This record gives sequence, C-alpha cells and structure tokens, in this order.
Amino acid sequence: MPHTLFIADLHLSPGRPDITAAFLAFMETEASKADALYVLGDLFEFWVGDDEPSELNRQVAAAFRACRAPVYYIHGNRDFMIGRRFAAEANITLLPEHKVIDLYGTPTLIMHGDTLCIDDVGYQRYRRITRLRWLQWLFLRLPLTKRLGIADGIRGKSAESKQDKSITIMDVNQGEVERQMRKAGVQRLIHGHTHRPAIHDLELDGRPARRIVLGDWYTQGSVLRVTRECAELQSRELEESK
Ligand code: LP5
Ligand code: MN
Repeated sequence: MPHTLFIADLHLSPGRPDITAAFLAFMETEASKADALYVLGDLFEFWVGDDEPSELNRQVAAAFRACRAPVYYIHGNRDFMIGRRFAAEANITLLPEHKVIDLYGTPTLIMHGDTLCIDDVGYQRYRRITRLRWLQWLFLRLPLTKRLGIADGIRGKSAESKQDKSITIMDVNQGEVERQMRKAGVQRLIHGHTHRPAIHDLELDGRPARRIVLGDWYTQGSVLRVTRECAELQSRELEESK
C-alpha cells in the first residue's frame, strides 16, 4: 500500500551504536519501499558543521544516498547547522522549518516542533540568537575543535537549565499549535521534539483536527506510517538490528 514514513529525534551519536544500527536497518529494509521519508529534526545528537569528518556522518549520508525513496529533512534544535554540503552528499532535500505537504489529499503541516514551545522563554531566546545567519557564518569559520567545545558548553548549560523547567513549560503551547495550524490552513500537524509520541484529536474552528507527535529513539525505534486512510505510530526494537 502506498505510504509515507516520518521519523525524528534519533539523536544519533557514536556513544549509541545500537540506535545507529536500528536506523541503518530501517533505511535498508523499510525506507526504500515508502513513497517518501521525512526526517523531522534531531537525527543527530548535535551538528557543528558539514566538514566534520566522522564515520557516523559518512555512514548516515551513504544510507540516505542508497534510499530509493526521496528523503526530506527539517532541522531540529540539535542539528540546525546541517547545510547544503551534507544535503548534497546524502542526496536529501532540506525543507524550511515549517512546511505544508499534500499527504494523499490531506494538507499537512510538518515541523520539528520546538517553535510550538513558546512558554520556554529561555529556549526561544537562545533559538533566536543561534539562528542568526551572521553568527552561524562566524561559528562555521572557527576550527572544528573550538566548535565542538562550544557545542559542549551549550549542551551543559541546556541540561542545567532544563532541571529548573517544568514538564509543562517544555511541552507545546496549545494556543500556539492552533495559531500555526490556522495560519497554515491545515487540519493536521505532524512534529517531534517533545519526545511524547501521541495522536491528539482536537477541534479547530469547529472542525476535527489532529496533532501527531513522533517518538524518540532512546529505548525503541519510533516511526509514523501514513497512508491515504490512516496514520499509525509504530515502534521498532533496537536490539534486533544489532
Ligand atoms: O535538546 P534538548 O531536548 O536536550 O533541549 C532542548 C533545548 N536545548 C537545546 C540545546 C541543544 O540540546 C544542544 C545543541 C548543540 C548545538 C551545537 C551547534 C551550535 C551552533 C551555534 C551556532 C551559532 O536546544 C532546551 C529546551 C528543551 O529542548 C525543551 O524544549 O528547554 O533549551 C535550553 O535549555 C536552552 C536554555 O534555556 C538556554 C541555554 C543557554 C545557552 C547559552 C550558551 C552559552 C554558550 C557557552 C559557550 C561555551
Ligand atoms: Mn528537538
């Protein structure tokens, strides 16, 4: 049956070879059979530039390149520095942060999901700063070791500040969900980032609407499979693919 696959928040890193193995198995066995694969951000634990010569980055690029289905990529808050060079190497298409796609007749808004968390004021301020083009331009001109050090510093500060944030602050703001869906003119939204996989039915201006949240790949793989008829959140074993 024709179907489209969505994944997000794998947080690939050399420290978790089991997740990498599960992802590579998914790419080999499933992705090519889909009409398209959408990666909605945070595929990598972090990204400091397309010039980082790591084995993991090379393996992932090769897996995407071997995929027979088109692969679309929306940046997450950890890998927003993925650029055109990696996209060309991996033969993937980078999409803007918010995109409306036609999924078997249903216009669907897709995004990473961090822009929905507007109650996390500290994060939104940090986000605005790190998305400044000139700052990114300067960052990319630093030596790789310096960039890795800065990324490490940010990750430390982020982990520290997350300890003082409540679960609600780090979740989506319902008003913002509705605002963005209305602005995009859709009744369906798919996103990741919060690591709270679920299908939420809601009412938008008196009409039924749906927000689908992808899961992370920390203890299992998590895949959304969408056909013309239905959308199903599925999980995959991490062990099996070792
Ligand atoms: O990712 P997750 O779920 O753990 O937390 C996010 C928010 N945190 C982040 C940071 C990333 O995890 C790490 C990204 C590494 C990027 C490397 C590339 C750097 C490129 C720079 C280009 C100019 O996104 C977290 C949210 C949480 O999601 C839930 O939504 O709360 O946000 C924060 O915790 C941010 C804090 O509120 C503010 C952090 C201040 C950082 C200050 C930087 C100081 C620089 C130090 C340099 C040595
Ligand atoms: Mn994220």
